[in-house]
Amino acid sequence: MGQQFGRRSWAEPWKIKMVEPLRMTTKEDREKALVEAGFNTFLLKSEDVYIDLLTDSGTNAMSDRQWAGMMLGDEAYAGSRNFYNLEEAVRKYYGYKYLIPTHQGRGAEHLISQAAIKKGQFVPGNMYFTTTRLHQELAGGVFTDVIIDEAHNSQNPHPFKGNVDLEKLESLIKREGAEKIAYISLAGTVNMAGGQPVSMANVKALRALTDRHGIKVYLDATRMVENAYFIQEREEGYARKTIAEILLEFCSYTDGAWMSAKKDSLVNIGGWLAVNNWTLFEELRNLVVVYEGLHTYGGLAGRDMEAMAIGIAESVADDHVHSRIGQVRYLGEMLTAWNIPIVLPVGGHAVFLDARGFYPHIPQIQFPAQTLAAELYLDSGIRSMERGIASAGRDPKTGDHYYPRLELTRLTIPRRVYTQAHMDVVAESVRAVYEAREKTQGLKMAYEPKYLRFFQARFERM
Ligand code: P61
Repeated sequence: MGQQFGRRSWAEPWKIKMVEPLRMTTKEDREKALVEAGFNTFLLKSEDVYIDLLTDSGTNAMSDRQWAGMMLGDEAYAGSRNFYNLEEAVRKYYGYKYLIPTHQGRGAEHLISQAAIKKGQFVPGNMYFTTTRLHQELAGGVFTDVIIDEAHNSQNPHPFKGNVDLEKLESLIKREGAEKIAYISLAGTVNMAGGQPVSMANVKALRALTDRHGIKVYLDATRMVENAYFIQEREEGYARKTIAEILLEFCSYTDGAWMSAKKDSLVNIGGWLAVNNWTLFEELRNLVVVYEGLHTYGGLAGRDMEAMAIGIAESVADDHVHSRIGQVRYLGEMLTAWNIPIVLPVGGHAVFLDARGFYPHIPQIQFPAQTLAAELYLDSGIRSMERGIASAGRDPKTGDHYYPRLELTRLTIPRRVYTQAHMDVVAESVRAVYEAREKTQGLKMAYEPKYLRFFQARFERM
């Protein structure tokens, strides 16, 4: 256990050695930039952003050890030393036998979906994630949401809102038959629900249920380290276990995992797929050479794999996770104290503003969460991300918009990047936008791309 264990303070277990200057902008600069970006924060230039809370993906600060590791890159086409270091780190901390590196998470999602889904099969999961569901659909699968109902309610205080509803899952299995289920798509700290964790009891029960039916469980381990922190904090019997022990136990109830290492593992690029079954591994190892690169680099440079191997070990340090989640919670608690509507409990990687609570007068089809992201940027140059109707996309069968119950704007905190004072600036800007809420009007979509529309869509003021 680290030095800060059991203390209120979440002070960072590191100090700053290098800084990157930020550019300040005027309101006129921001109005111009926002119109040019079609009111979509994904289309803003990073130069025009002051505090960038678009995502915690690939935006983390690497440590001096990781940068030193970059110099040890073995840039061989095949059999790079760094691949074996990465394989060892994944085995040690996640416990899976066979590893395939990929350029990032969606590369791994593509491979597992192609290898493990037959056309027409169902893929039950604890809430959709944009890229995950798309790859499942492109492989012919039908994603089915089996998360507990509490997850769809931003104000429900359930400590494990990421849990699978085992009754929903069982009735799907009964109705369709086990052979129609490709696998369970289980995510640690469910991103679209607000970074909400899954309990150890739930994954154990899920394992028992799926064993009875011969169904595999594959884990989206992208933010599983953060999930382990919530188990340590909230679940009986885990308070004295380390994050590393909890992570390993949780993964032991699953058959394999895919990973966007750009989050928990503290790197700017990278991912992997790991499984325990040799036959499936052989299939995946064959597929990776078609889409990513040879099975000992998977689209990455040797140096990237080295930084990832070191990042994995750093990511499970108790003091690190305590400080990381402490910072997110600090921002969340400030907003809650000011009665600003956010998703509760505050999750692992972000504070999610409840756009329905900001703008009850803006109908969902006028993109309240997109509007809120635009207003925040205008106010202070803070960049956030829409996680509502624009992100949810359309039903591939009917072509209609999905209307998610959660209409959220995500303030995502990169790891080891911003200070407590930055969080204060963010909170103050959110408050200013909240105070101006009644005057705010919605948006209409002016351009809609076919896949993952939220990334490149353009909007106009109503
Ligand atoms: C994010 F707006 N997440 O949260 P890749 N699983 C999970 C993720 O969070 C995830 C991936 C798989 C991002 C980047 C991003 O709709 C969006 O390495 C739980 O990004 O390929 C990525 O991993 C995919 C932003 C992705 C989005 C999709 O900011």
